[in-house]
Amino acid sequence: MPIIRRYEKNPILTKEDVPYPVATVHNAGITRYNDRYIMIFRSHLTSGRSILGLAESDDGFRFTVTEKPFMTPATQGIFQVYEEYGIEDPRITCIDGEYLITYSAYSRYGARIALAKTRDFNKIERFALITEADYRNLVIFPEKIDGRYARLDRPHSGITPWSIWISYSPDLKYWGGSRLIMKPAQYHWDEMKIGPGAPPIKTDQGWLNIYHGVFQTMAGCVYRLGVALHDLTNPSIIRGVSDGWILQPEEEYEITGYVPNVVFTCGAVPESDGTLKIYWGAADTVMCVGTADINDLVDLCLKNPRAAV
Ligand code: BMA
Repeated sequence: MPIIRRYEKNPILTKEDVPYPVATVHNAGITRYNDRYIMIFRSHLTSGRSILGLAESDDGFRFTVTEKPFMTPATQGIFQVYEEYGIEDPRITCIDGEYLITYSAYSRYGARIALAKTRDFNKIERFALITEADYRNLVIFPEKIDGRYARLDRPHSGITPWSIWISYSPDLKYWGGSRLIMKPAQYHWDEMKIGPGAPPIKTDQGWLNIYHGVFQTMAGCVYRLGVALHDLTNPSIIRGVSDGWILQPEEEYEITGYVPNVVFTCGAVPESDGTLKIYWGAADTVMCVGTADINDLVDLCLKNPRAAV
């Protein structure tokens, strides 16, 4: 049995489900809100730039998209400057009834991460730009750790390309204590790039970090998903990283599309029965969901792990 069981009616959301014109529906953040599932998804416009839409569901499988986009690039202030080329790949974390939405802000100055807050998915406050350029894939832990907010992200530099770092903040605005905690593994399925995917999921054994890994082939890059387990009280310590991937592009809708051979996650929802619903964008074109047992994911990290750095 595969570790992630694909929902039989995948894809669960496509551009045909969106009541305004878009070219794709993918890379969605997901959360529970008032016993419903809220998905904030990325769509390319025909300009090639991206906006964010919102879809709701009772069961986590069948989603309905709202009439209007959820967020489009800002039209004033500092956010306008840095969102000029579009907004991408949202992640959602709930802390104390407040939903934190992190997303990539693209502009002529590069890609950096912005943080917006909402309590009702109606009124949205753009709070701060929380990285400089050349950062992507920022996820915030759903609890403070030792009194501070914690995040994983993925800066890029020539010496340590596309690795995962951890940082802390007293107020969500100013971040520090940064250190590299996980690198791509040489001659391995995730040897070119890695990046945090879903905001970390708390388990008895540690924080599960479902991440993406990239391998370059003669026919282009392949994006797959893997899993790592971070220590509960000190998440800069990685207890184990699964040696094998947990999901790779295999279905038609993952192999062909706007960007072929991509599965890319921005969110997962733990359920009370010990399963996890994992959501992924397929081929940068449609949204999919699958289910895994949380204990199986933890076991993969602890048995036969690969080195983290
Ligand atoms: C990454 C990001 C993702 C995208 C992926 C595959 O660099 O742009 O948003 O899903 O490439 O194209």
